[in-house]
Amino acid sequence: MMQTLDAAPVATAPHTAYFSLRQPVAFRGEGFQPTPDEPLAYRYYDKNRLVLGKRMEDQLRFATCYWHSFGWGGTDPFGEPSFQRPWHGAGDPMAQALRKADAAFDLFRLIDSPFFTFHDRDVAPEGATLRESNEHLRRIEAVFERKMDETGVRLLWGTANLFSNRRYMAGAATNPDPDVFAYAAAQVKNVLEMTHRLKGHNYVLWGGREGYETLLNTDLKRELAQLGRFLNLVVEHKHRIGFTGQILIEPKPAEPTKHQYDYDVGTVYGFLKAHGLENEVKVNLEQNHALLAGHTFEHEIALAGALGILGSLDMNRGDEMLGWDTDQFPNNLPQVAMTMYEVLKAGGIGQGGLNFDAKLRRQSIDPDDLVWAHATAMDLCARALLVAEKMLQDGALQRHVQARYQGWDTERGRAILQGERSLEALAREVEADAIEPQPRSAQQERLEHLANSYF
Ligand code: XLS
Ligand code: NI
Ligand code: NI
Repeated sequence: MMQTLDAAPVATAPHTAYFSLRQPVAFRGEGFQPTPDEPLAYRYYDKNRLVLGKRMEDQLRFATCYWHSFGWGGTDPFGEPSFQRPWHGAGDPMAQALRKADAAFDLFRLIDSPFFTFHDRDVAPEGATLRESNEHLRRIEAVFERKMDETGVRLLWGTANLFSNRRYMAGAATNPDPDVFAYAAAQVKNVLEMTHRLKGHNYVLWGGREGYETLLNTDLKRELAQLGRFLNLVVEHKHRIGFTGQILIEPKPAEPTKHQYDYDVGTVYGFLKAHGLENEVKVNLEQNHALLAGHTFEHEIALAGALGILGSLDMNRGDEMLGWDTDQFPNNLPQVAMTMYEVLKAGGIGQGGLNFDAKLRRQSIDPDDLVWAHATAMDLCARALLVAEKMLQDGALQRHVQARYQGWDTERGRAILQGERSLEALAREVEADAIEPQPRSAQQERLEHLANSYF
């Protein structure tokens, strides 16, 4: 829908202003040879190709995130912003936000990103009061509406930033001060409604400050109860306004706090159960968050799939050598192929998608680096999807797993699981039938050989 808006003139800056690429990255197939006119193309991301009965674009549902690509300036704990984008720095903050939106939608167009994701504070400047902040957001929302309409780019998820402002230093929902809880609730209400109006497919809650630094000053029991109440309020409001997107929690064990309550999939599931929300809330999983929790990404996906709470993925990876959230673009085929294999086994990504919550390296200071980073990552994920498709269609891995558990299809196996055998009955059977289990090889190396053959 077109909106009239007192937009600064910069909102209509020509789309070639920020990136040197003229034409969107196109699919050219495996044999693509770069030329000066077309340095970059998709070799695997053929969005209309059918993969297991679905268009590739619909299997992958790529999203570009606003915060790292357009908000973040290239700082690190020791360094100042290195990027110095045209929309960063001095100037009227609202005009800068409009310029940022131009750059963002220009990148979406150039890489053919079907979705995007944002926090409220990425897209519009925070005002002196919440009311003023919400007014700023409302103006950007109108710009988004128009741009989404023009480009067909959709919103994968929205989220509220409940961690940057100092008011949240001791947590949002888990803050010792109920005024902070109230403020966070008001902020989430606003972004949830905005996400709803923009037809977002999901709403994410990442509890970066929902944790503690030391138990010396923390009432853990209270904080967990507060977090449960908060999540219930969000779910209640979702139903009140008729939002049909999924509510997702993004687990992460630590960073920025020493311990975060949404530690990993297992912990989040227990928490959801305790608060009666296991059918209302799913998870948004991130590769490096899994590693930081001592798991592989595949583990977290498989567990979420088994529990019925797989929601969406943040595809950015960590670094084997660094123990913090480096948010790098994925670039390892076997790793991503195993990820996609688990996603497909869990029935696909559904209403979620593959979001690049990923940062350029701090020395990649050209806006064009954003194009290369996203297109390369998207092409890698597409290639990984094709590998995973092969793994599934070939079926050898799954046949092995099935054979490994076939004992459970016997009369005894079924009876045990259906609760028809007590310990006493089993003890009697072992004696009467002279049961003597025969160990069998799990054949890990042979399966690794097989898995390698797909990559
Ligand atoms: C931080 C998280 C964050 C969420 C959105 O580590 O990954 O970026 O995805 O708040
Ligand atoms: Ni993260
Ligand atoms: Ni994330």
